[in-house]
Amino acid sequence: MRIDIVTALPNIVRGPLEESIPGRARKKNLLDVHVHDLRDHAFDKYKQVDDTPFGGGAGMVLKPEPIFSCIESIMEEVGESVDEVIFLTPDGAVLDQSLANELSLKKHLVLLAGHYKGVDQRVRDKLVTREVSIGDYVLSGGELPALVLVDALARLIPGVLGDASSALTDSFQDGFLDAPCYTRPALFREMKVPDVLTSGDHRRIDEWRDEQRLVKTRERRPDLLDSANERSRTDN
Ligand code: 6GU
Repeated sequence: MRIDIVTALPNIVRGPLEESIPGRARKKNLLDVHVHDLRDHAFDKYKQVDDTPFGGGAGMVLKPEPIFSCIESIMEEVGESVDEVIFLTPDGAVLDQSLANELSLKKHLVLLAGHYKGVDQRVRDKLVTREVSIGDYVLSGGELPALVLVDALARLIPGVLGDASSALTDSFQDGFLDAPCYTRPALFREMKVPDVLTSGDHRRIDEWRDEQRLVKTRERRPDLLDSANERSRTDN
């Protein structure tokens, strides 16, 4: 999978992409991430990538020319193989596991992180194929959301996670939250790990985990159970 990130603040995204699962995916050549600095596509001598909004109002708007130039140069390089140009914005569709699963099947994504107040509407009308938000709260720009999306996708690429089954057992992948987990020592400051987990009885361990997942989901996210029920009803 290839992901191109287009941003006016490339330093925000560079470091995190070296680490953890996205870093591992890149080192294994399973994920190819390119970061593009919009300033390299600024055309005036001040390298301006944003400007004040027509009609007035607070904040700055990303100018169209550097974004068109940057994304068109990506498309020229790869020969039209771009599947989606995704604009990260709080007015987009809220990212959830099913959207991450769907996007993880694509070969080439361009992520546009708008900073400042927003981006010129002509970019959204002509270049952007999809708009994604990471939740109902306001962030200063799309850079952190772009990283969130890359992380969610990287862990779904076959071969990235060590244990082939571990992405499938994530919370949300089947609509339930995860069971509690423990590691050594079995007794720590008078807090004991549940006996079942040290019993070696894998049938009982699986039953215990399923039960815990259900209890925790009912307690914290009953909305997930409703949609799981909805799904199993419509599947049948
Ligand atoms: Cl994608 N961008 C910004 N600026 N804020 C957000 C967001 C995106 N998703 C949630 N909040």
